[in-house]
Amino acid sequence: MEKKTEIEKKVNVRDLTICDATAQMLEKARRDGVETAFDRAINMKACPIGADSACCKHCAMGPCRLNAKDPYGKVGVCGADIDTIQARNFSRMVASGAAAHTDHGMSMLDLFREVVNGHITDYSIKDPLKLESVAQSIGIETEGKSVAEIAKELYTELEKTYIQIEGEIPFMKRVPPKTLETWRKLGVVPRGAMREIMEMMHRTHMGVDQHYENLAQQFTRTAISDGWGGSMVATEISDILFGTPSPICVEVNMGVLKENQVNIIIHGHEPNLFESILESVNEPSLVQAAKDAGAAGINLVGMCCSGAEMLSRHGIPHAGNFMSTEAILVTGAVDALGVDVQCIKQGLAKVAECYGTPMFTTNSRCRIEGAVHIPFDDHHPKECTDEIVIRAITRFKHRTHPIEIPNIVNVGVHGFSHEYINYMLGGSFRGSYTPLNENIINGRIRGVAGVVGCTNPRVKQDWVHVELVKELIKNDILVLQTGCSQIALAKAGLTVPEAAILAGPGLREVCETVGMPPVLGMGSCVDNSRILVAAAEMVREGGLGDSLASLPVAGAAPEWMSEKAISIGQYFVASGVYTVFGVTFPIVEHTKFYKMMFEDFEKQGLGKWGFAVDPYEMARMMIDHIDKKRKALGIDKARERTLFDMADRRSMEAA
Ligand code: SF4
Ligand code: MSK
Repeated sequence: MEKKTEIEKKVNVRDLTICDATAQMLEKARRDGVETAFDRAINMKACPIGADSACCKHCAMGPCRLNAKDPYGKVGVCGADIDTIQARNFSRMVASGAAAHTDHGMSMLDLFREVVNGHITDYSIKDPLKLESVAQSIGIETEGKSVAEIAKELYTELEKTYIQIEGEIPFMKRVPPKTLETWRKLGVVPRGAMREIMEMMHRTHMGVDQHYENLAQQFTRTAISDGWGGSMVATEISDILFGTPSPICVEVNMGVLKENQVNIIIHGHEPNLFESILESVNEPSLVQAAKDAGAAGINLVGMCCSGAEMLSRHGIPHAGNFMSTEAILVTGAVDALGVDVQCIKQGLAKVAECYGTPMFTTNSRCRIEGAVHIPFDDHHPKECTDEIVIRAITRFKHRTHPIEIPNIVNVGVHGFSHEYINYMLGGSFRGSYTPLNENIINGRIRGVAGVVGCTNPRVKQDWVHVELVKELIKNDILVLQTGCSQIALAKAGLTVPEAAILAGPGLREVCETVGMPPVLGMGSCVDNSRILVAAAEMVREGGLGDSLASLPVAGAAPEWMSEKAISIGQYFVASGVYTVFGVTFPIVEHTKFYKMMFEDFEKQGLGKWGFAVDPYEMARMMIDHIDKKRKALGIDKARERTLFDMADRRSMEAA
């Protein structure tokens, strides 16, 4: 048998990623004998039965494995058929993903409550205008009330998003009436996220819900409680407490590390840790301590989604997305890695150990063997973050590992909140989505696509994101982005206004008039709720139909990996969006469940799922769908899809 390292050596790192910095570090890791998730993905063949979602281990009469090639040829010991098994598995992915976003949102709301009650003083309300507008959007009267009074009322209302047991969650008031009517008819309006997730878990227990359509109703309701509930609360409260993003020029890629400075990376999803460490690194006594240790300063850098959030909100440099988190430790230049929750690979602890980088967990929900735990408490946050900085300075002083930092930095513009898009397009006196809708109606902009989600070592890192987005903008489709996808495009240089040169003539004209990039970064994966609010604004503005499902829009998560992505996909589908996933999809073709997901949802007035691995095929599917919606709206001018030829691709690569 070939040794594992021999197999790895045969795979060129250039086939694993298009990120030059990550490739350089993967080469170094191989020289250093250090393993990363890329290597483990090569050595771990994905289970084909699991990939098809054709297995069930919900009870001890199993696990039961069905055959995807003959899906109706066999049932589980209890009699569960392929549709039940797939639907239950999918339901649990939605429940887990929704729980992750919702628990994050609830943490933000806990913080908000303690700030409002005066029990926490290290944070405050930074954006009272946003506070007022969120309150008004759910029917709270703000006239003549103080900031504190509005905040208290808002807290009481938003708490219902989680704990309400009957009725409709507050942000249903933001949903266009026609869409809400469809949801009410289908029985998918969430009561409260805790209730929906709990019921979802109950219904997927052995011997409870065994009709795939009934399970789909509940996983749709659960997903909506995430997108229009837990996630939306997380974004809105974070804006109120820490400020609403507006465009800012930021550096991205591993070259943001500085050899002569104390480098601290924060990776995860919750902004409170990052906001606090931002204070700590500017603390004069700690800056002096770093200088006393021989450093030129303290360099705070973000990764993954809390990085994307801080990049959008404060212009903090970003070092890379999910599949670069191990690779960056290989630089030897990271003096501390602080993490909170979600997308934190356990493998980070081992790589950190190999390069003498102290790794710190901070959240009681996420402990990792081998990492030091320093508890983070919103009531005295700097106790944790000052300690991380102190330990980073100590590591800097005693650096023993050789340092190699890829000399690559990309500059881009990020921080397009839906409020800013409103202002940018309409101007400060007539801020509105009218110009966007007009440009869609007149055909300069063919439609809007949300391209979001993770990176995954089962496909070449960043490649599917970048190729898909290039294809979309070339066809006059404005692209909105969040999460790790946004970082992929930033590294590819598409988040600058000059990238409009790669867009089709209509989109290019709009971008050049406004001075905006054709690719608008909106924040972290929880900030996908910003895209929902923008879509609701487009409907409200008029001229593009009366429901979210009538808009010429589409979504994609081309390199997804997490259960959160599945929940996001399902809430976009529920919101009327055609949503295409790449890599793999946990479902068996030629089954009733497949037909419901890929065809029948749309007939009910929702969106539908799509799947493609190839980015050009993915783009074709999304563009065809957008054209179908344009035709239904009567705004379809004869226009051909622009296909890239090799000359186009070469000119783009040169750009
Ligand atoms: Fe098998 Fe049914 Fe038990 Fe699932 S619930 S493991 S299909 S017996
Ligand atoms: S971090 S969920 S890899 S976007 Fe939000 Fe990135 Fe996906 Fe995690």
